[in-house]
Amino acid sequence: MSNIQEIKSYTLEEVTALYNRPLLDLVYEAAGVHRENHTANEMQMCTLLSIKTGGCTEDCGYCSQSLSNDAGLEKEVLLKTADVLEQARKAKESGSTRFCMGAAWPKVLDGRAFDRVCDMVQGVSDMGMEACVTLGMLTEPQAVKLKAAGLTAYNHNLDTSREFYDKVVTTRNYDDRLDTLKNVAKAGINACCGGILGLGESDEDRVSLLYTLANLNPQPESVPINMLVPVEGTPMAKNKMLDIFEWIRCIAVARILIPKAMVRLSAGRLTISKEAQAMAFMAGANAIFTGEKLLTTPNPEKDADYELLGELGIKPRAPFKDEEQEEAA
Ligand code: SAM
Ligand code: DTB
Ligand code: SF4
Repeated sequence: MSNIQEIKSYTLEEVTALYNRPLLDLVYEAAGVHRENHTANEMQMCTLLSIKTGGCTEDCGYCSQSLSNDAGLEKEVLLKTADVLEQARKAKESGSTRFCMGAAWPKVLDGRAFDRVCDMVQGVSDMGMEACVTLGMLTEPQAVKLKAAGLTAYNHNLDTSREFYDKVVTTRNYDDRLDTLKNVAKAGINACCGGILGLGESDEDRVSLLYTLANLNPQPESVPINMLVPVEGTPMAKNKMLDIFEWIRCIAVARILIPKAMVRLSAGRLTISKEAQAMAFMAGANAIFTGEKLLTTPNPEKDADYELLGELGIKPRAPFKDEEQEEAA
């Protein structure tokens, strides 16, 4: 059973030097690493669902769901299992192989709501889809319960650098995040762990985030790269969009440093051109969220995504592909 620790196999100097290489050299190298470790021209299609929206007591500056922000969201109770499984079935029908459920909870509390989430995980897993949840902080026994229900991965992002973290959220700290990642690893669950770009962080902060992600042991199975979706009513509503080449640079560095991971283009694709997305795929991104909504904000329509993949000759990836390959070996 794995026990996540930060074993420094990359130095900050190495990651800084990599990050500062000419962009096209980076993309070229990342494309090679991608093709050595994954099937080229293949994309994992995933669907997100907010199973419990709004009313969160954390004060994340980017988030529409925080009680500290005024994004005008209606607070909702936890969805019913049958309704969630109906959405999962629809997602599967439309080609998604991974279903990710998010709750606006600061942390998991034991009780009926958590039991219901375990039932949802079980149901999604029984459908033959990969099941992922993101529920905030988690203890080891809770992680064990989710594992028993069939969870594939737990999403828990570091979001930014340790140095910049308190400019983004003050109600928890970086070590709280790392503790949950340790509990997830101890239960033998894959971590889906990445960050958000465009929060107002510096190049050094992006390097520091990538350095921490790459030194997690085990490395994350999936690295979501979110571009900030500026939400009216949050302190980051007026943030300037990050230069798109910085986004591609981060994707390429993540691919090189975390070669086996699925590099997942998460929030922000709606405002990113198809040419930039194609360059991100070249730089090693191999998973996207499809469907008109992320958790609370809009996402490109499924048809637009399939059209783009079709134009590029990219095919959707089968579910549990890595595990099948391991079993066959
Ligand atoms: N409450 C849980 C937590 O924070 O871990 C799970 C839900 S939270 C909404 C999941 C992730 O969505 C966050 O860690 C953050 O990376 C991303 N996210 C939230 N709002 C975003 C926004 N406006 N733009 C980009 N990414 C965002
Ligand atoms: C992740 O890193 N990005 C997804 C998923 N994990 C849960 C969430 C993106 C949320 C974007 C803002 C929203 O729709 O509320
Ligand atoms: Fe709550 Fe998660 Fe939003 Fe932070 S990101 S306010 S923890 S829902």
